Amino acid sequence: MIVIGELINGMYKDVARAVANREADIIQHLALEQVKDGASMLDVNMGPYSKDPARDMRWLVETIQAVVEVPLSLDSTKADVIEEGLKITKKRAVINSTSADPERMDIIFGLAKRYNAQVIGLTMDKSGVPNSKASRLELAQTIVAKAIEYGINTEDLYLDPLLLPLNVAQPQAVEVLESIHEFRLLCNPAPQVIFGLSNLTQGIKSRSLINRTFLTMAIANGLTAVILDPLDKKLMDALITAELLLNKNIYCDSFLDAYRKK
Ligand code: THG
Repeated sequence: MIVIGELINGMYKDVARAVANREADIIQHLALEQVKDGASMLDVNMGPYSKDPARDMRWLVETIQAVVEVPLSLDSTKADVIEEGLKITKKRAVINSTSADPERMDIIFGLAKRYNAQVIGLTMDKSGVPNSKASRLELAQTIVAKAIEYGINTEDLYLDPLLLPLNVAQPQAVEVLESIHEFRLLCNPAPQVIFGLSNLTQGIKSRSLINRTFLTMAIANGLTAVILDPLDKKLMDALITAELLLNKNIYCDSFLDAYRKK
């Protein structure tokens, strides 16, 4: 499972403040902690408060790369902000993200080709996030077709069915679960399938329990990557255990420790 740590996000007030004041130690601590706890990549998101997102992106990427070696997921709605990051990432980056909107896809897949980056494709368009599995699948097909047109290897494409909060869109959780399996069948080689797990429980109690239960179900349905909080130990234990039960790792009494060491 590709685990992308979500904590460097300007949505968090302490992160937004650290970026504004150029407090490198706060960002570097978050980077180191997430990697120590199992993140194989880090999401980098300026959040809504940045006054100069392109400069902030450059500073964040430099600051993070000074202490960890993992690849970065450059998370922005602005293509020029993503490009600032692409210019200086040392490891192959993930562009987070394009929608199925044709103009956006042309810009993002163009950048992906130019910088040899991977791409997350959100199954939404100008009319928003669809309700049903069927409309998510239609948008996913549109994204796959465009990626192939640009000569992107479909293994480097991550399809994201977009998880919405349970308290506003409860019936959609099962639509997302079922779409995972179908996304995997869309092309050969199969695309990655990813979602932002914490979206599910924004503003909800029993957050950790719901997150880890849903993640387990999604892994069983074929999820290959996930954006989450790697500092949630019970969540990471559930992820490791789900992979064990799917026969991805060999059992031993200390399987949790063994997985963490590798
Ligand atoms: N898909 C893709 N990228 C994404 C998302 C996705 N990037 C952003 C987001 N969704 C994933 N990252 C987060 C990060 C934090 C939270 C949720 C998703 C979160 N934050 C606290 C909250 O709302 O309770 C914020 C608390 C605070 O303000 O301090 O939940 O779906 N491709």
